[in-house]
Amino acid sequence: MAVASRANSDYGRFMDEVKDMSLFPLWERVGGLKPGTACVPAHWSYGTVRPHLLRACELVTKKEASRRVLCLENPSLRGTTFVAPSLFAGLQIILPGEIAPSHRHTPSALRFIVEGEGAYTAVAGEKLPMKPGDFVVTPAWAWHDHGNLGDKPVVWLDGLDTPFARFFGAAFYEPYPEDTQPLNRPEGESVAVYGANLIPDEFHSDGHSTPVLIYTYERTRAALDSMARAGKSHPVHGYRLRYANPATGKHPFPTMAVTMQRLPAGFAGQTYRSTGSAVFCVHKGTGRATLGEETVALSAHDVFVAPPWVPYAFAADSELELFSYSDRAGQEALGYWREQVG
Ligand code: GTQ
Repeated sequence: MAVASRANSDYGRFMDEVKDMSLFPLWERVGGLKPGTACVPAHWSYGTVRPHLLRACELVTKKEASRRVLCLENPSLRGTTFVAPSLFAGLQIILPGEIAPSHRHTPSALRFIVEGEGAYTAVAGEKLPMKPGDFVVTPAWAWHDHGNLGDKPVVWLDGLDTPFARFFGAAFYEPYPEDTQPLNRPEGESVAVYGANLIPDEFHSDGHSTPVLIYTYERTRAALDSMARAGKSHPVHGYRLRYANPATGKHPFPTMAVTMQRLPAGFAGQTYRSTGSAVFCVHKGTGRATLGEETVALSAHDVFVAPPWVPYAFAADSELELFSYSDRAGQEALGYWREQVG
């Protein structure tokens, strides 16, 4: 029908006139609805990124940079700083004695500690000492600042849902009037009060972010050990645990789901895809990830991204542990989430 009418000069005039009125005929739209995006898989080997993080330390002071972060920008999203359509990922380095001044923003943020001890993040008045493998929560609009009290550089992965906030036109930012915020909650409080299978009787969750501000690797490892002893490995994901908001049983952020998985040496996983964008960071071990058509070698602290609806599979040479965050929480809330094995 439409093809025949295009030959008609009335139809041509109609098209020109409606376009001038900011109207577009739906029947002329190309593309239509199909899963996936133009976002491509990408992999950053820690061995090649690390020297550039150290170079950045010589070239820019923390004061100049506020946060010394190399954004892992997807090659399909040049100019955005984003790793996937819905997610930000960056590697942040902080030298002994430095602080990253306090601020807050509407995007939710997480840290996954990659290298070094002695650094802390202060979130919502609580100081959170961080060790490799720990996952730290920064809820939307919570004040946060970082410092390194150790004697070596500390590197962590920053994961944020910035594209969500930008998409909705709700990306607010505010600096704190001083470098650091007052610490008005005792160290360890969020874990002691909310992270012990007990919730204060009067606590009312806003249903958004978890009240537990740090999930230490020590506890994650113990849980993975127990899961592995129980022996129920998933054919795609191996032994995989989802970090839970203890007040709701759901995800730690309104937008982002966060997991840690262990793939035993010799594991060869089935192929899988989902509508989620997922960023992975190798906590330890070696192996391979097949992302779409390409297979990449994995070693400690590498970061890679699996875009929506692109098939992927894992193989472990030595025992491999992968931390990951994805936009699954947001997609589930909106009724979009789908996954497929094989
Ligand atoms: O450390 O607070 O990579 O606010 C991007 C935005 C890190 C941070 C990022 C941020 C931070």
